[in-house]
Amino acid sequence: MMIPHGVRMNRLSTARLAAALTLACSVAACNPVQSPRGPIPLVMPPPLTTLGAHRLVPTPVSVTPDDGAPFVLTATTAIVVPVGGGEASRVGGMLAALLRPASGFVLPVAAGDGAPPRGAIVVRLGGPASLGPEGYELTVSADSVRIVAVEPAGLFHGVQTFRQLLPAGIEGQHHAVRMASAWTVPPGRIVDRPRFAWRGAMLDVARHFFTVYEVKQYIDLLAMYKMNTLHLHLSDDQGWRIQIDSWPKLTTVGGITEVGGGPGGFYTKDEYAELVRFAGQRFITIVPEIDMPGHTHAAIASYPELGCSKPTPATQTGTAGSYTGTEVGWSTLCPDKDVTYRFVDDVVREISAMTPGAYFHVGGDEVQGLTAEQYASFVERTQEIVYKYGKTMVGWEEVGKARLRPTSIAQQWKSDSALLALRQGAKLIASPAPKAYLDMKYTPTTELGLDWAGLVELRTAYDWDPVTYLPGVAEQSVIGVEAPLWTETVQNITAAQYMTVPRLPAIAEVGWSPASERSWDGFRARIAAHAPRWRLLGINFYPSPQVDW
Ligand code: IFG
Repeated sequence: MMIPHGVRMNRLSTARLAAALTLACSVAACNPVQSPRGPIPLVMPPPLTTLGAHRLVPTPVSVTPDDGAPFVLTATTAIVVPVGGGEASRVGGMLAALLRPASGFVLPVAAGDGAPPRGAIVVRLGGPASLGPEGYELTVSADSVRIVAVEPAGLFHGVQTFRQLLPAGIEGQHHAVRMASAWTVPPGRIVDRPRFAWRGAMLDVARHFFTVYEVKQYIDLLAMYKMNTLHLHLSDDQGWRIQIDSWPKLTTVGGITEVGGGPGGFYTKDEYAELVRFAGQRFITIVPEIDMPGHTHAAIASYPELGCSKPTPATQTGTAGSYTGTEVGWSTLCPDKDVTYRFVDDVVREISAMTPGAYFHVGGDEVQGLTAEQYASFVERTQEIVYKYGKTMVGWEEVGKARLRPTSIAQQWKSDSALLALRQGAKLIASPAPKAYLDMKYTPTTELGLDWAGLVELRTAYDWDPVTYLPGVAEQSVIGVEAPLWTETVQNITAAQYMTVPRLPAIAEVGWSPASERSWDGFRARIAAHAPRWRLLGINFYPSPQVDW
């Protein structure tokens, strides 16, 4: 949607601005969102007048408003980055790229370590060690903005906060929303850092395949909310989604379909590398998951020798199609064959070689076809392979039934085996299905999603604590939170966004903000101000009736 150039929005009142946007909002991005209480028009909230009234998500550790005039982004604003290039300089460039389209300003990025020019936005490494690797300090005054952090990741998070403090119209990246003099940010200081180190989302690209372009849109959503981990569920009964040179049929046979019989797909190594690069630019770590020994029919359909049952003529040629239904728990690699561990070794080796992140997720969930001893033995042998290739093992909580190395991590989902892992000294990723599973329906009438873990409306996804959710868990035993999106019923990015937004920002706040700063009433008021941003960004979302959008 292009706002007619004649409509210069200098000091437009909100009403006239809304009228102008309504006038020009002829495309989907601005069409009123249908909510149970009728259409929600796209109205831009007025610029913030005090930092204390911020609508930041996740809410920061500390916000100190100042008196005085606001900072104004203008045609002469420059972005000052450290001399010598590097990551901090790149973050300054990403800030400029975020602000240029809607403001129409040049926003030059200049290297300089001295006193910055008046009106500059300064992005600089420094600040107290107490900020940690992801924290930042954001100081706003009438004649300057300073984003300071110990590490570049912290600068990037400071940029996301600054972005949210500007009027929502700044997200009009595709709509050239011209608001010449409305780009104000009230003065004050924010000091912020995350509570948990692992703040993630999981995208199941096995049940339904998601293109590189779609995954990048998902990554941008995570970056907006300071999440730093994307767990890709790359294999399951219905599909194998990553090229493995030493076992080519995994994709040529195992990658060619999906739930419902669609065309499926897979990432070539180059495409996986592109996702790793794109995520890394946003300080997001890709965690690959090859689910084993269960959820492995696509691999066994490709190489029947990996299964225990006698191959039938149909499977001997490896042409048996992958499974396109949604039953779980019935498949398993054969734990008593050497070929199985040659397979595991090759797969872990090839994927680890192209994964800069520290983690390899081995799955381990829902295995009905093995004895407890067979399962434990498989997990222990697989664990050794993962560490041999320099990665730390992550597994769904059932891996706690095997002997774990103390650095291995268990991902809580049903919560009935999580304590087994904890008792071995493993850390926990909190993703309890009744709170964090984004494929759960919001309400009984939600068309997409499942409901085996219960209904998860926005407040359910927000109002919980990863440490107190289970009894007897210590704060330092929880490495963080993750919101899994299983895609049995979710076929594309638009549907994924509907199931993800606004619950993912809720989980992002659970993972980032101090428990003392969190409240449902506070969150529901703040998240309401994000809808215009999502609309301008073309992000589909569920307009929960629990929020006054
Ligand atoms: N449980 C299965 C997933 C998926 C999910 C759907 C885990 C760890 C139910 N395993 O969640 O494969 O089918 O909600």
